[in-house]
Formats: sequence, structure tokens, C-alpha cells
Amino acid sequence: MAGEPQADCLFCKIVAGDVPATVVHETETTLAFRDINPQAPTHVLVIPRAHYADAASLAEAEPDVAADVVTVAGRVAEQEGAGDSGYRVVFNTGAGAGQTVFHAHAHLLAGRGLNWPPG
Ligand code: DGP
Repeated sequence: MAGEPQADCLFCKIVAGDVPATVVHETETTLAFRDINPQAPTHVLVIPRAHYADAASLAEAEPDVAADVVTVAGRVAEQEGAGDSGYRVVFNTGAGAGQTVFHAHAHLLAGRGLNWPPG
């Protein structure tokens, strides 16, 4: 069923507490934790607790939770001291765009200069 935990999903395992993660923020609907392979001084993943393969699928099914993900990214950016200097929120969608974990997640990147366009 849409939104239900998937046994073979790494981020569902993190939500369940079966795989450890450095959690920096949590809400009823979301979890934010540090990326294992950081690409910036601040690199936090914000995920819905519910399982959807990508951000658009999440927004289609549960728009309020998609909004929560973006809101939490902003809160964590403030928490990390990046509210004024700026930060980037990225949803890689599809293998061709670099998505490797097919549980919706926002990358919050901050703490260094961020070039445009991204690679
Ligand atoms: P993406 O490539 O957009 O699907 O992003 C997936 C991210 O997940 C990637 O930046 C690395 C991160 N990641 C992969 N495995 C783990 C893990 O076990 N723990 C944590 N904290 N992050 C992980």
C-alpha cells in the first residue's frame, strides 16, 4: 500500500531504528539525519517517515507531508547556522539524476559556496 514501509528500503530501516543514523531533527511526519557521504559541511537528508519512491510521488499522495519535508529543511538550515548565508535543497529524482535511494528525500546542503548550475 502507498506510504507503507518497504522491507528492502534503507531509509525505512533508518525510520524504524534498525539502521543507525545521526538524527538532527524529527517530527511526527519526518526525520532529518546527516548524510553518510557529505558533499558540504552541512549535508542533511530530510525524509518523510512514510515510504514513497520520490518527492513527486510523495507530493501527489501526501502534499502536507511534502511541505513538512521542505519546512524541516529550512528549520535545520537555521539550526546549522545557514539561514542567512544560504543553502540548497535538492531532490534527485531518477537514476539518471543521481538518485540511488528510492525513498523520497531532500538533500540540504550548506556551509560552502554552491555553484550554479549544479553538475
Ligand atoms: P541520492 O543519491 O539522491 O539517492 O541520495 C542518497 C544519499 O543517501 C546519498 O547522498 C548517500 C546517503 N546514504 C546512503 N546510505 C546511507 C546510510 O546508510 N546512512 C546515511 N546517513 N546516509 C546514507
